Amino acid sequence: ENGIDAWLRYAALPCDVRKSASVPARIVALNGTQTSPVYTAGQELHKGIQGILHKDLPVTNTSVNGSSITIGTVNAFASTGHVLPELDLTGDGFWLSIKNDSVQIAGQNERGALYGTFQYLSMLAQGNFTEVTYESNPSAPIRWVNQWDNMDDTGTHGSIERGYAGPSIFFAEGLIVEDLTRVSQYARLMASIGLNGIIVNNVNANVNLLNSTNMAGLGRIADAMRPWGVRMGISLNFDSPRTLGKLTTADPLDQGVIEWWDDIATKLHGHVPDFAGVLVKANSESQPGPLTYNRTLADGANLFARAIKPHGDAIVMFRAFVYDNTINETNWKADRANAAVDFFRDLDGKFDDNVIVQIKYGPIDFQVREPVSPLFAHLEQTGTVIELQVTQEYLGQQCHLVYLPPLWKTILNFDMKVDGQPSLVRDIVSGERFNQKLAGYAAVVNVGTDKSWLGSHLAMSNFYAYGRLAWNPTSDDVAILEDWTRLTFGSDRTIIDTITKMSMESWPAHENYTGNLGIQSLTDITGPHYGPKPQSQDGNGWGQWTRADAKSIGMDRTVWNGTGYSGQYPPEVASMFENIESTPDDLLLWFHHVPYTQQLKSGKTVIQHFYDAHYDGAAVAQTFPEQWKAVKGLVDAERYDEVAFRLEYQAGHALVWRDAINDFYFNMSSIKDEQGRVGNHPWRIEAEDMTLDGYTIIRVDPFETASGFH
Ligand code: BDP
Repeated sequence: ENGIDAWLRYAALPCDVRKSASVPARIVALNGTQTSPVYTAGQELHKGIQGILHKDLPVTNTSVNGSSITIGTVNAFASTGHVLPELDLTGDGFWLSIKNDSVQIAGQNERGALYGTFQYLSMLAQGNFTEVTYESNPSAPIRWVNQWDNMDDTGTHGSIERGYAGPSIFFAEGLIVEDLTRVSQYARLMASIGLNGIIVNNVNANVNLLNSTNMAGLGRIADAMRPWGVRMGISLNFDSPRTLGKLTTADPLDQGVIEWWDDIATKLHGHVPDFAGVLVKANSESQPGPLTYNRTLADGANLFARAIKPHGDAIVMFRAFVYDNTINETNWKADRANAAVDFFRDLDGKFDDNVIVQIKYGPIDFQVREPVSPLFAHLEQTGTVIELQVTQEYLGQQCHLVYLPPLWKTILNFDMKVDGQPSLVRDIVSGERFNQKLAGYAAVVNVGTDKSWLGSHLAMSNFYAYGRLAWNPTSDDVAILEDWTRLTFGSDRTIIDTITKMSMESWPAHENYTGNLGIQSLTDITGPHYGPKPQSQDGNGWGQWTRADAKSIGMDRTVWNGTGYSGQYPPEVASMFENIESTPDDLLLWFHHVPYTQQLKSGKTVIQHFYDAHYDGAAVAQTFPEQWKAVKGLVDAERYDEVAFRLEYQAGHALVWRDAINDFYFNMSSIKDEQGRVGNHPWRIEAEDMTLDGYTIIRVDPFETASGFH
């Protein structure tokens, strides 16, 4: 197996289970239009039951009496005389009733009916034939994927920013690809976990997406995804009126600019009548934006909001990831973490009602651990979506197993205590806490043409879990993982236990060997964000600073003595982070600058904790290849070998991480490891000790990452 069907393999259940299983005699999908999600649901159910149970059920589009699985919207049920109980469904919600020889799947809309069908299929595929009756509503209306796919109009082939699974499934050589088979397969995966929208191009957007050929191409993408209930949107480049439209300005208040965008919106709507919306990265990392024209970020967002307003319910997703990547570390008070709140705090209430602000989960950038972005506490009159990352940009780029839901849950379950009231982040992004109509989730996924979608079979649990958590953020991360494992690799208990154990150990281990105590991912910040490079954290314009020197380490972000960042939280949370005593150890160096000899709550010093944690984390990674061996012969050889290869690599790379970071801070602090391990690696096999073919020697920086440490 190559992974192309991900968790939708519909593998046959064992013969005895198949024989005793009973399902109704036919499928009734109450919509015969081939592009409708209800029609799709009927076809998918047919395919699934054929695979899982080897039964070939007839599919019809008209209601019948007797044994059947009926799929439709609540309205379609009503108009065909089916009596449903009183339901309390919200947008995209569904009702699922499995009783004897009658299964009823009723969606609040067509999409909901499709989601209910996937839910039923997921039960069947896991050999679960229990009778159930329940309704299920998504936590939030917006559950999107962001792809950072480039147009590549210079002849390169579909590159993806921070994508690790081959070229784009959408673009090549400046155009939208002809064959969109993978695009509809992608939409199928998204629909199966309740995701309803996608932005297809990089936030660092190429204006050529708006030329007439590509606008037509966007129409084709939307057509390919529509049967799966997935709506398409695009990222926009703020300067398009100048660069593409040849106007002299892109000033959002200029009449010519306004008309230019109105025209674009009309054309887009012509090609994509159910256009989902636009994503805008402005005035960040050299991208153009309204601040360039002395206008506010709200002026910029509202420009697009007004252009799309006449054409349906599309939205503007405006990114809060606004900061100046040329800030200078010589200014002691400068702190990139402050940027989002500084830029957006005073704009609350100034956005049009079809604008939503997209906020990365932490104030910096998808680090292995960050405190929650304080901006979630400031936008009470503006809808917000949380931005997560499935693509493991800073977390081993899918070469390392890191199961992310435990990280996401520390964020979603965090209580901001706005106005002294319970204010969990998950209740803010569901729209509930501040009573917002528009709210939800977006994750950078970055699948590519590789058959495994993400380049790693195990990384797909993160994609699956993202959809499940966006639907219900209170779902249990182990239960989600077990469902995914059964669907992806089968129900054998050894497989489930092995994958669960490794996955649940993986994020803590990764944090331990890459950057603990809240110091961030000590990776190559100015380069590919891969591998250890602790010294690149300081002295760069990107503001991911550790401020480490010979005696002490950490960013002082307190109000009384530091950059003032901790003061951006509501008072109760602010005072927790303001004081060393009440700051949790795992965020200590995020908020405070302390001597290496500072004692943690555990009683260890900071530096000894560093040493020990790097050893502990790497030791856990060493067990992964061994643990995986338990499933040999229980999963197919192709996927077994591919996973084994990556785990073996991770085990080795974790040692590189361990020794590079430990030796780097040992050299900097001159404080010895109490256990005498650091700087002394008798068991390492260095490249110098091997006979190697086809390698050349290069100098690496810091030298602590090199073989033989020189
Ligand atoms: C960072 C990535 C960069 C993105 C940027 C963003 O390194 O490639 O363009 O975020 O989110 O994580 O805009």
